[in-house]
Order: sequence, then C-alpha cells, then structure tokens
Amino acid sequence: MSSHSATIPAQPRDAQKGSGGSSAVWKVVVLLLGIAVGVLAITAVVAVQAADEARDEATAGSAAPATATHDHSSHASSAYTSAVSLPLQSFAGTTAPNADALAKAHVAYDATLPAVPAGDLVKVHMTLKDMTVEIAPGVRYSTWAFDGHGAPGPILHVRQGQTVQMTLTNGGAIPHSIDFHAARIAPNVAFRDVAPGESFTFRFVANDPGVFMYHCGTKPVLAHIANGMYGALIVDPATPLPKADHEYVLVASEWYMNSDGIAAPASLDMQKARAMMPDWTTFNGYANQYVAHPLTAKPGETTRFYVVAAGPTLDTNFHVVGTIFERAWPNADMTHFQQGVQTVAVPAGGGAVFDVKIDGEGLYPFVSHAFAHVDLGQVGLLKVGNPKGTMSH
Ligand SMILES: [Cu+2]
Repeated sequence: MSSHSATIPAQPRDAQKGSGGSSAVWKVVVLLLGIAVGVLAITAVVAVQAADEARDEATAGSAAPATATHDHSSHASSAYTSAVSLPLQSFAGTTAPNADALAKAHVAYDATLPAVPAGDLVKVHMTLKDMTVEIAPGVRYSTWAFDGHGAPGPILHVRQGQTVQMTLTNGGAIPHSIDFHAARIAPNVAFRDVAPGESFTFRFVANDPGVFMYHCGTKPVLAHIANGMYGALIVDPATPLPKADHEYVLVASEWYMNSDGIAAPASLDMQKARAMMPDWTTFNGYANQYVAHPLTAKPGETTRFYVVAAGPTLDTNFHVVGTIFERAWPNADMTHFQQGVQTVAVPAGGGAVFDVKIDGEGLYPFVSHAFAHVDLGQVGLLKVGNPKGTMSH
C-alpha cells in the first residue's frame, strides 16, 4: 500500500525532468498536450456512459435474468440511448391464450366484509407461507403470503375498543413480521422480525376507527409488500356508520414481475418495483376479477366500499363510473363524510370508505381513475339488478 501511494506523486516530477528542450519543441509539446487533454475528456465522458449502462445491465441481470437477456438483444438492435438507464421489460396484459375461460373459472376473492367477532378480545392467528398464486388469467406469481391465503391476506374486522391479539407463525423461508397501521404500539417490539419456524404474539387495542392496512414490515419492505404481504383491518366506529345493504372490501396493489408468469411462476423484479413500473394492478390480488365475477346490489340499495391502497408504492384514485359517491370518508376519517364527490385518492398505505346508492339497473365499473391502472387490471363491476345481456349469479 505505502509503496503504491508513493509512486503517484512521483509522476509529475518525472515529467518535469524531461521538459528542458528548445522553445519550438516546447510549443509542439504544449500543442500535443492540448489535443491529448481534449481526447482524454471525450474518452472519459464515453467511458462514464458505458460504465453507467454496464452497471444498470449488471443490476438488472442479477435481479431478473430473463429481462436482461431480452434487453441485450433489443439494446443491440434498436434505438436505445444512454437516456434509457433502466431498460425494463413489461409483461402487462400478457395472459394465457384461453384467458376468458380462465377468468371465468377463477374463484374471485370474497370481497364481503366479514362480521365482527363477539367479545372484547379478538384472537387472530396467521401463518406465513411461501406459495404460488394466480394474479391474472394463467399468470402465476411466487408470493410470500399471509395465512397461506395468497394476496391480500385475510380481511379483519373489529369494533372500536376491542383488543386484537395477533399471533404470527412464520412458515416461510426467511424472517417476516406484521405491522398494523391500526395499532399505537412500539414497532421495534410488536412489529419485530419473526424467524422461520417461530411464532410471536402481541396485543393492541383498536381504539381508532378506520380502514387500515397491515403488512410485513421486514426490510426491504418494498420487496415484502410487493410479494403479497398485506391486508386490511376495518375498525368500526363505536357510533356505527349509516346502514348499508352491502359492504365490500377492496385492497388495491401492484405487481412487478421478472417474467410473464405463464410457463413458470414469476418472481419479483425489484428494479421494476423501484421504477414503479407494474405489470399488473389489482383489486384483491387478481386483475379484473370482479369484471368476470361482478359484485352485486339491487336497485336503490346502498353499497359500501372499504378501500385500502396497499401499494407497495402507487395510490388508488377510487371512482365508480355512472354515479357519484353518496358519502365518502376520505382517509377513513369516520367523524364526518363528504357528499357529491366523484373521485377520492386513497394513498399507498391508506384507506377510505365510500357509499354509492344506485337506482338504475346496470353495470357500474369501479376503478382507480389513474387509467393506466385500469389498463393493468384495477377495475371491477358493480352489477345493480339484472341488466339485460348479463347472467344472474
Ligand atoms: Cu415479509
């Protein structure tokens, strides 16, 4: 080390030693040096750009071999420039060929709000499990899932003031945890990592009414949420909301895949997750599932949606096409509602409540009105009555 660093300052002294020629020779040397500096500067810029590209490709390659292979060929043949620093491949909209039949055969996630358990203490036991789920017709993804349930995890429903006793059993391969947004509790204690094969129990009092996300909080949280570790906990206010005829829970999220997931299950592409470039966005974990299997109401009934935006990163701009919210509780602040509202942003990590009261028979799409999300699967139908041309379920 010491001999190496000593040779570096010696170089200028050696150069000075050899600079004692005539003034004509000196001028030529200066000219040549000037040209050399210019060439060096250009070479350095090119080298930095090349290094940037190489680094990006190397990172993409380690996260997603399939993506990197594809991108090498497109890199060589098309007009990529150094401005495209993250050449990521999208699998959006790529389903198995018999997508319609698969969508119909898929059993939709039950969006119905479950009843509040009796008593002051609500015991919840979830087991984490690595499992493959279908997230779009014929598209499979390797999740880390709560309760062996796929994504989202189970919908939990309690009343303000009840105590939740949460037991987490880690049946997965790496440490996981559970973070309840509804809890006021020291996260380093309650939301701590649980090692594979172990269980951990903690309690909190659900003192705050709302529509809360829960999720794995183990680092990197982006990866754990993107892999399906999230769900909803609805805490009813002590003074109930106005009566609704139907109550549905929608957990919005996005998926970032390293392959199309058709021949073999896809896994997380962390580069795409960081770049916020989802392949699918879903309500309750499966693209368009409530288009194939609409939620239902009768004309004149009030339908309530509890919406959680699980992300991991993107918001959901909730809107029901063909109507206006009868009541909206933005941020699930249940102390007061808004009326005559068309679209309400549900932030990633947040929740809200929406009532619609629809008199006319028909198919009413509910969407994230950030329409890229509709294109990627975040759309469903509320079927009011039995409109012509639709089957009754
Ligand atoms: Cu986790």
